[in-house]
Amino acid sequence: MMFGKEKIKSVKAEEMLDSRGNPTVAVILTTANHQARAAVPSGASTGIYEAVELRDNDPRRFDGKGVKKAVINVNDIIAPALIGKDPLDQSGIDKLMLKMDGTENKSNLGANAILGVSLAVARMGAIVSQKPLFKYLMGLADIKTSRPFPYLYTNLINGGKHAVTELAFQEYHLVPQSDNLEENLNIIHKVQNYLKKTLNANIGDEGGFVPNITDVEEPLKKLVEAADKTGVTDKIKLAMDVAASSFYENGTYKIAGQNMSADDLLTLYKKMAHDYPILSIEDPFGEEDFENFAKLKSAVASYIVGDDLTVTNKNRLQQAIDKKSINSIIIKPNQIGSLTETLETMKLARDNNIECIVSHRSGETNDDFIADLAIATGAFGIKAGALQRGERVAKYNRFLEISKING
Ligand code: 2PG
Ligand code: MG
Repeated sequence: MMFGKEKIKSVKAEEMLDSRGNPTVAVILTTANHQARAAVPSGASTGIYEAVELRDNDPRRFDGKGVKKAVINVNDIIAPALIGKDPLDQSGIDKLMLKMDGTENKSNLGANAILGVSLAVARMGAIVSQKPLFKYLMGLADIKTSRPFPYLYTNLINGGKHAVTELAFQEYHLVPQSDNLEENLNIIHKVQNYLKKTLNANIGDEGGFVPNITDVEEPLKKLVEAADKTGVTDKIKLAMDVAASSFYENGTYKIAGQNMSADDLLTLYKKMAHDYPILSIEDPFGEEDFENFAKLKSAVASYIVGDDLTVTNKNRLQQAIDKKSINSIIIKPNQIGSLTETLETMKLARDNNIECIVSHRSGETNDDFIADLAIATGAFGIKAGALQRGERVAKYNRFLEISKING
């Protein structure tokens, strides 16, 4: 690899707040002439196989959610090892951090500590290369692209762990189908405004509405009605993130006060896929259930997406490939904890014709790294929430910026 002249001069982490007001890690990295910054997001419906997000568990601060330990790990352990290193050596730096951590799941230094540094290094790499971040990221991995611009999965109705209602399914997305970014945003804007007027509901963690609905099919009806009334029916599809692990207990799925079996759910999804224009269904079953994912994939035309199942982890993805469980995967850098591993998982997915949907977390900051990542890798889709709440809108605004750079 070509080494640059600029070397890392300092790496400093600090606590900042995410969109739920919980502390998270921000990292500021400098060279002699430049400064780069990155912030780490945080999930609510986290998969049990995700890399470890280090929390202080000190009840006196932020209900135990402080991240001072992770901050100290960056400042006292990672930073000294990185001084003098070349920020263009992304994989060398990431591998060094993995080695220093020494665990499978990053429980030692914390995935939040490692990822913060990893993303800040990439930003610095882009700055010293004098390239926009997405162009710089293109050079870091050889990933088979799916689309010039990802499908916008806009989560307009929030349930599950992102809402205070009893709606079991977590996310109901509108996915506009135009190839034009502005037209897609315009479609979302129309539908969102219609729902705003008709649902009279609060806003959930990802900017979508939180209507008082318990029937899991009802939000699909609301979206179809909204699309119809705003005249965009033939320009949209729908998608769901069921996040089924969050209501799975002792062998049954608890939905609207009822106990459902995996077979019951399978039947329900088949009906939904038949009755609605459903582009994809994410985490339709629990995070261990590779078999039922596979059954559903062969039964419907919708994409079947792994998230808690695969947790952006190459080994979990390989299992899903072997068992033919999915044809699409959610990509969240903080599930695995470094940019290099994120890109490796994306490459494995694309080499097996699995579509990548880059995703935010329900706890976000204004950091818009994922927008550049989705463009750089030619991802199939991106989940960035609704066109409400600043930390969600930040990602769409970055797309607008990129579309101008790209011309
Ligand atoms: C998901 C995510 C993002 P969370 O399940 O896909 O939408 O939610 O960040 O809470 O895990
Ligand atoms: Mg999910």
